[in-house]
Amino acid sequence: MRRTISLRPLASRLTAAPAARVLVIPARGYAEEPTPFSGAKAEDLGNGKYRFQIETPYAAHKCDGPEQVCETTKEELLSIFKQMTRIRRTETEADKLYKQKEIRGFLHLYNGQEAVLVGLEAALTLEDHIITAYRDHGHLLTRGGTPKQVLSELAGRASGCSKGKGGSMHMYSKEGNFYGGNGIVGAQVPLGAGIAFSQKYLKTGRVSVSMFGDGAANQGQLFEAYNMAALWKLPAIFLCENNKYGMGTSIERSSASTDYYKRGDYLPGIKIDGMDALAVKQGMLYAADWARNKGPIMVEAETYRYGGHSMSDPGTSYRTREEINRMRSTRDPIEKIRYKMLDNNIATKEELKAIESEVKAEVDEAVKAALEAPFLPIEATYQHVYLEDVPVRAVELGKSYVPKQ
Ligand SMILES: Cc1ncc(C[n+]2csc(CCOP(=O)(O)OP(=O)(O)O)c2C)c(N)n1
Ligand SMILES: [Mg+2]
Repeated sequence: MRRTISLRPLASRLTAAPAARVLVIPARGYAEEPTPFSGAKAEDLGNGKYRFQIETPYAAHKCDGPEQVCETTKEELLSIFKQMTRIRRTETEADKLYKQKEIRGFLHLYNGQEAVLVGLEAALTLEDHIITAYRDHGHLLTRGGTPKQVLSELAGRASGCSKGKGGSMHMYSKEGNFYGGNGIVGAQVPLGAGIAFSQKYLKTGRVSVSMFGDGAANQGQLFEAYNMAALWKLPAIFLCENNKYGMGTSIERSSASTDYYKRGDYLPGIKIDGMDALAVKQGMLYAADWARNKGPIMVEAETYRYGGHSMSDPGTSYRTREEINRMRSTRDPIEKIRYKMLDNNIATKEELKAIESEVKAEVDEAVKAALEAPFLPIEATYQHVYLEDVPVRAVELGKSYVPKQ
């Protein structure tokens, strides 16, 4: 029997979509008409310098909060754009490799949250210290690592930053003062306070940034860390990435107060637009100055994760597709910085396209290199477990690993 399919229900559903203006930007193109990202006006200060008004007002708790403007340069804007594009592209390739079963185990992607990390890096130097949870691939990239090191690590290869032994949750760079990549929710925060203690003890003048999610924000160990950091006036920034969900639980369901920037109680706090890299930069300049001179401070960066919690979560059972599409098409951090440059004639479409092509080539090469790289030999499983190479006992005594003297 021949069946005819009526398009009417689909069409009426589409027209019944929320009134919010959703303009889909092609992946690597530019909309010719004004977009939700347009409109940020820069003041040209001469000598390649610009001053932008920060569109979303900062909120502040027990402090004045940052100025509503951010000074920048063309060079910095291009660098922010490139770094965010590099993170996004690396994550996109990781997603594909996971689906091809080249990456196994856990994989948590950072898509949507790039402005938090890249904005904070614009306010700090690599001499400052950062520690985060398991959504950590981008951090290796901003801390001097390469897409090859990230993708190799994810694919379990010896060319990975942790020799393929750590995987997604254990990116790490000693030279980059990046302390991981921590799988236990919240555990990085007391460690970050310890790093801040070492900076004070050694009088380095550097700060420690502990990044954690809204899902970690209610844990007791965080409050113990705040207390000690406050008593000792440590140069600690406690940065909550509020991406609205902890796994499948929305912030309204998990937190009696969703004002994460106030959750340090006696600690000052600021809330910043985590989808705008310049807003993050200005906020983090303020926070770093406070931490260096007065002690700990809380920062809440309001952001959004586009994908599911991890690869096993499609991410659409506890939130609507409309919500995700609206965030992508009206708040995307890469588009935001792109239009800041285009609207103010700071860079041309061609310059930005050239950066995107350069990043694509680098990441494509990294995928190839990662898949061609060797795995570690099986004996390496027993190494780097203890400080010294000690015998490791297997279930069957005869199969124990005895290091060669
Ligand atoms: C101590 C501990 N409890 C539970 C888990 C399981 N778990 C992994 S991620 C996660 C949610 C954390 O959400 P959030 O802090 O908001 O970070 P996001 O994933 O949004 O970046 C949970 C409960 C864990 N890894 N560690
Ligand atoms: Mg979260």
